[in-house]
Amino acid sequence: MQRANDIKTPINVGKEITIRGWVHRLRKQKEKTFLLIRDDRGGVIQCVFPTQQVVHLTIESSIEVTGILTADDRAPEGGYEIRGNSLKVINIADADFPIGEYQSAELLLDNRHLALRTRRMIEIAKIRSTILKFARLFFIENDWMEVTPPIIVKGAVEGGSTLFKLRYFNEEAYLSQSAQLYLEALIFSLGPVWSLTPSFRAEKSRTVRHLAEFSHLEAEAPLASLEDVLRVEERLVSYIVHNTVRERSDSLIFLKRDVTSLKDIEVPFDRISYYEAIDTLQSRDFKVVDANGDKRPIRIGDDLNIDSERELTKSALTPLFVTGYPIQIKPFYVKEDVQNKGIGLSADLLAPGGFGEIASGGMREDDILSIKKRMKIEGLDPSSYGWYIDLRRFGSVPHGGFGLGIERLVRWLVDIEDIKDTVLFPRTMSRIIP
Ligand code: AMO
Repeated sequence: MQRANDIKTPINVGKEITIRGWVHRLRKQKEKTFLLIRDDRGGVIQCVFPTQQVVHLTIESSIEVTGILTADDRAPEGGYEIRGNSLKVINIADADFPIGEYQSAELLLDNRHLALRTRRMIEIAKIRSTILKFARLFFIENDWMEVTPPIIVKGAVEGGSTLFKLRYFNEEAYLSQSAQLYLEALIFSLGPVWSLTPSFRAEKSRTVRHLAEFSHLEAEAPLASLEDVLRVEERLVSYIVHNTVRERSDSLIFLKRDVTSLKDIEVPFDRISYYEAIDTLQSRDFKVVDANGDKRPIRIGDDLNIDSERELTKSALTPLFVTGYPIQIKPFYVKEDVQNKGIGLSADLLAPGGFGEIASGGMREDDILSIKKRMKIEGLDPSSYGWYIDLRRFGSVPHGGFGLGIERLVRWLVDIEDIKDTVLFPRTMSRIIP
């Protein structure tokens, strides 16, 4: 069975064509009815029938149409249309399909199972799939091994406040926040490894860049330095961006994404230290909201958040690494820089154009005493992390890695404000259906 975009070529003009799909738009006139048929990959083609032959059709009815392909400049979507001869109905849709041309964001989210048939969502889904394809290809080409870590776990990685608890037979367990600790266990026998798993965060805040479930691409390598980790991260991001922009140019044009700046992205990405970032923000009189809800100037020791990252990257054209955060604002596993006490050997990768953090990573604390000390400071019980600590007992090596949020990458690459639109079935504090 052919698809709309394969049909629309000069060689097919005058030939009999058959296409199966769904009625995407329907314009009934007295004599003629114009159908826009959508195939199963979101391609569309106009089809014209005498009105009395299609009076019973409704939006989203599934049909098979046979007719002669003609070239007509007036036809939308490329100037070709099918002059319909025969029509087979597969299913007549109820007449109350809830999604029309202009709908509120809430209605689209409530009906996401149907909104995925809108062309915007179809093109975003295609780009997302291409991003995943090139991520996988990058790791295959560079000889990293794909692994499948568990999703049901016993320990927190990214802090207790965003853990989803679940009952696991007779004990308590959690949905994984990050596969990192498991990837760390694998580098001793499998070398550089990577995984793509759902990660879960019980995010209480409603922001345009947080989901409760997201696709997490994570990588970890033994005997690596921070510079090695950042190099892999930037090469991966640049490879995905360039190949996706090339392969999905039609989708990006449809979504009106100006790709000029994406095409200019080159490695190495810019790097600034956390201290330089705070300096820049202070020079712009940037304020943060403190625990009492009062505004005050940003200062050393404040973590960067959605607003400060937006400020830092709003006029940047290429991604930016922020390195060397104070160790106390980083998780327990971040290695301290021995040359520079108090500073963590980690980096966040911020996307340009105000999008902010898309990945974070760095060196892991590989010394057994230091990691136990860091756990205690963070209020974690080292006895709950027995197996993780074992990795420091048996042949510990310097190692590092990173985690990249696929939805954050899609958000930047397509230029979408709300992260919910980068995922097929978003999960947030207020949304679990559909
Ligand atoms: P972090 O918590 O920064 O680090 O997560 C890594 C990346 O995952 C994405 N991300 C999210 N995306 C959508 N919704 C969320 N709620 C969400 N939370 C995180 C972001 C972020 O940069 N283990 C470490 C990484 C490492 O050091 O390897 C970790 O999970 O793109």
